[in-house]
Amino acid sequence: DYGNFDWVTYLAETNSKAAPAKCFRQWPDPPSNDFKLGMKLEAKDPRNLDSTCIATVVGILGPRLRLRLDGSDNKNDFWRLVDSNEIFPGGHCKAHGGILQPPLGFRMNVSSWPTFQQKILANAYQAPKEVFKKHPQRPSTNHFQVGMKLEAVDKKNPLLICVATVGEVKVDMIYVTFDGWRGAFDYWCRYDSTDIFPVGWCQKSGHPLQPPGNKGLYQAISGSSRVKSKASNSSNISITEPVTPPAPVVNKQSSSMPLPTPPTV
Ligand code: MLY
Repeated sequence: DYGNFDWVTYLAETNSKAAPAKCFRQWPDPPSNDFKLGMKLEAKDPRNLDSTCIATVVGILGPRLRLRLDGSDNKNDFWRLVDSNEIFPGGHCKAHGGILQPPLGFRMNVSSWPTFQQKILANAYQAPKEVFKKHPQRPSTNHFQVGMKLEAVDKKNPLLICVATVGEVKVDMIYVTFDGWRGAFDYWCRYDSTDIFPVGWCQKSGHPLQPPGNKGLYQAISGSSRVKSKASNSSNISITEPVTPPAPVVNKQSSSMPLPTPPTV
């Protein structure tokens, strides 16, 4: 059922609402992906945002690109939307007074970078300007509310976009929780993050959607312990009421059982 998760039924079963489109920094219609495998482009190094590097498209999924920095290994691939503001056509860096940098973890001696660079750019299959889509504008404020459903990138498995719920809202931040998982994958992000999408985005864009896990029941309740951990900038938040858990969908368990240790993978 990987390909045919039904949001309408799920929203009804969980008695929940989809976060409306105005919440998201995404185009109303997902952009088309006109990149091809093997195309080269320029990308900010995710591990060193000050550098712009040469990247190659090594995977395509809906409007997303799997990118590998030239001269890096194949263990640090990352994903970008075709309308990302962190990818550029060849020549962009130079035209803006910059110099292309070797990626963090460049496999060779840095002294060989200029020659290496010349070589890969000589025969490069450059992504044409037209395939880069305009970056959407951010909503003026955070419209998210606790309990709203969305689709969100699993940052630990960034290939995956998954069924998710807003667990907390705090000024410009939201806490993304993954339905049916115990919390190991949950994270805080800004409301205008481009790693989050409205319900239906995957289906519209031809991207696979990861359905809820089967760990059921607890993902919203465990929010109180999460708030005390990372990303909360205040140390003395007190939680007076737990978030109402969504109706269980699968694997019902006794609600008196203590929380098991969440798996990491
Ligand atoms: N590491 C797990 C994948 C977990 C995905 C969790 N997301 C969907 C919240 C595995 O390899 O099965």
